[in-house]
Amino acid sequence: MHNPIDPELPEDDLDRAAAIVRQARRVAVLTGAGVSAESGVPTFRGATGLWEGQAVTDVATPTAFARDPALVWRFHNALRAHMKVAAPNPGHLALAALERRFGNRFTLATQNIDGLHQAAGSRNVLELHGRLSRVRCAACTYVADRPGEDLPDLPRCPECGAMLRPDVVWFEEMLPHGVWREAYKAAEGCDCFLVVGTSALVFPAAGLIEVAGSARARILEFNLERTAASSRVDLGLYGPSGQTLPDLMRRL
Ligand code: BJW
Ligand code: ZN
Repeated sequence: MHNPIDPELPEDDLDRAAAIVRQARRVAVLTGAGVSAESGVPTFRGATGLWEGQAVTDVATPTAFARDPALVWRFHNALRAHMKVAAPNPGHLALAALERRFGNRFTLATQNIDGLHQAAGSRNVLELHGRLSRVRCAACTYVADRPGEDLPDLPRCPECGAMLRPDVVWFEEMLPHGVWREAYKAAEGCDCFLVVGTSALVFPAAGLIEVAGSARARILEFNLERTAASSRVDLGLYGPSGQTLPDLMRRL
């Protein structure tokens, strides 16, 4: 129905979306890599989703790290290099403005590990999959935020000499418990849920959409194209979120 090449959205869809947001008492948002695409951060799936011949998701597992930590670090170091120069785009800024409008009736849960929501001014951000600027020791309790630093392919813990790893959540690992609980509560307690720039393929994060739907929240999707979540949403706004989110804000 919508042509992704031409991000022009039907005015009435934007107006309907604005009416839903305006009437909301509590808003919750789930973002994914797409919201940062216009900041130059690569997404995980699709054309750019290969790393040294493997699916990027295959280098985001504890098994891969145990087998070939240098390969896994090369992937994460390349991502760190992208993130070092990335700045928030108008989509991040619009979500920060939405938080200012709703105050503590607003929660942003992100699957992203790039810290760009906070850089845009979002305050209450639940990082479901950790943060790439942080490293932690695979053996002891050492954790440190080391943004902007070029790390070697096999960085070592300054406390105990064991291998450091990125402080992110890989496949087969649990999400940070408190963060997950807060995100679940927000999805369960909102009456308007925005799904932005995610393929909605990775669980349990994508399950928040179902949680919000079961709680009878209105669900709005912002993406370039239809996703695994599209059949469950009330309204899809298909175009770059760096345009559609500011368009929505202008109508509130
Ligand atoms: C735009 C745009 C623009 C582009 N504007 N839009 C069923 C229930 C529960 C769990 C499972 C289950 N089945 C399988 C599982 C396990 C697994 C899973 O979900 N697998 C699926 C692939 C099936 N989940 C897990 O393992 C999770 N842990 C867990 O379940 O623990 C319990 C357990 C323990 C032991 C054994 C088994 C289970 C952990 C998941 C961790 C995910 N980690 C990653 C990598 C982290 C960082 C790193 O190392 O680099 O997180 S994977 C990767 O995917 C990353 C992302 O956060 C995540 C989601 O991707 P996202 O954000 O949606 O990006 P893309 O690329 O997929 O999509 C981008 C979208 O943007 C697209 O739709 C574009 O169209 C759009 N877009 N430009 C708007 N300008
Ligand atoms: Zn250590």
